[in-house]
Amino acid sequence: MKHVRSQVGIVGAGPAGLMLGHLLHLEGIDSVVIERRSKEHVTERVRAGVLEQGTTDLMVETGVGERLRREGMRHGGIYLSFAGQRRHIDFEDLTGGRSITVYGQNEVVKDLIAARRASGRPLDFEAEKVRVADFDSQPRIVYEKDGGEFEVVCDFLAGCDGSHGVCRPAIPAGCLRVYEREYPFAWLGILARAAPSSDELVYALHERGFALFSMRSPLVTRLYLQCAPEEDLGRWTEGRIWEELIARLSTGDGWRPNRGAVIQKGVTGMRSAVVEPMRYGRLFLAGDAAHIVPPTGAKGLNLAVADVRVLAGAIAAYYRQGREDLLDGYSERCLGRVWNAQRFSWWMTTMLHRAPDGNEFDYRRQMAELDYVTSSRAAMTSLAENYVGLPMG
Ligand code: RFL
Ligand code: PHB
Repeated sequence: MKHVRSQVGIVGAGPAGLMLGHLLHLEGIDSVVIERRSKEHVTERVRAGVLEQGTTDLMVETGVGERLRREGMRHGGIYLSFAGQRRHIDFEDLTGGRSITVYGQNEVVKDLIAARRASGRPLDFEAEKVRVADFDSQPRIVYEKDGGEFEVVCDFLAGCDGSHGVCRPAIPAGCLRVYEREYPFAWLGILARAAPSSDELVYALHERGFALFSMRSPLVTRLYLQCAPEEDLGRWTEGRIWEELIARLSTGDGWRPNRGAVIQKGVTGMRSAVVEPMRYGRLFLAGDAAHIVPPTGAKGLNLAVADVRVLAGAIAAYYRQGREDLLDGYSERCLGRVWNAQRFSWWMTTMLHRAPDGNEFDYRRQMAELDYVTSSRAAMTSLAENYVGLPMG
């Protein structure tokens, strides 16, 4: 077995693990990042697209925002669509100039991998049989690669391995509390080779269900439809997908999404979950490993980045000043933001989706809520400040 020593062992090369490695590197702290998938898989999978102002600022301030600044699409607001109308929420006006940036999560990951390579610090893809142990003393990651066995011994372990990782399940049962909620619907998402016909996102409640218009570039549109959690993708031909998208998204002012070839499609389940505390001994959980939000609030990637920003600061204070108080406060500090994001994501989700067991009363109430949220300045401000992201603190 080959042994490696590092200050921090990071499991998972998603946004959480890669950003943590990057922030630690800037503090002069060494880390090893271990990922079970290939580099191609990690950089090609289609996921989130909305970066909060604070996430964009962090990328720019830490030197990984150059392409984001060039290619990211800055949006000063969103539209909410219901009853055949599209109503605008002006984030910049409501939040004193804050905005969001649309830039694919896979692009964020590519930029962070490039920074990692430039730093010369280790990042190992295609690791097999990854295991973690000894959180009370000297934590270890053990894995196999190319027929060899490897062990990373470290001071701290960061479980950044998403919702299906190995770190959280390695914590003894009874030492964590898990709060969960499932939703009775899912999203069918597509990427289409079509120029976006709106320069901002459109979230729509229609009597046939929710739909979302988003984008990835001036030539690629990203769209989602509410569907059943067990939806059979095979039954969704291109023709049927477009018919449904156009029915749900078109508004009385003549607006509708442009059609184009479907270049990717998939179904995403919707779940809310929080693990408390986000720490066990010297193992710290971050990002989706610790919490899942339904995608309607566009918060998952941003929460992952906010967690590791706090964690990197706490680890740096430990090495620089011998302080343990920030490590001790990590979980509580993150959970405040996490629960607010849960509240916001749940609210956006329930306002905009049709529950299968809901009735006409619920639908009318939802439309009344959308009417209020798009006409009261106080309500619009609340939506806007949560969507662009509360200050990182
Ligand atoms: P990730 O990105 O899942 O990364 C975890 C990494 O760990 C690896 N891994 C392991 N590595 C080694 N050993 C093991 N045993 C391992 N097990 C797992 C995995 O291969 C992976 O590379 O988690 P991270 O870094 O916490 O980042 C979280 C975000 O990915 C997630 O919250 C967002 O994608 C959620 N999300 C959205 N978030 C937003 O902020 N804005 C959005 O607009 C948004 N839209 C979305 C979304 C997620 C979606 N899907 C598909 C779940 C839209 C969709 C459709
Ligand atoms: C996306 O562009 O993928 C996207 C945008 C907004 C969301 C979720 C996903 O709320």
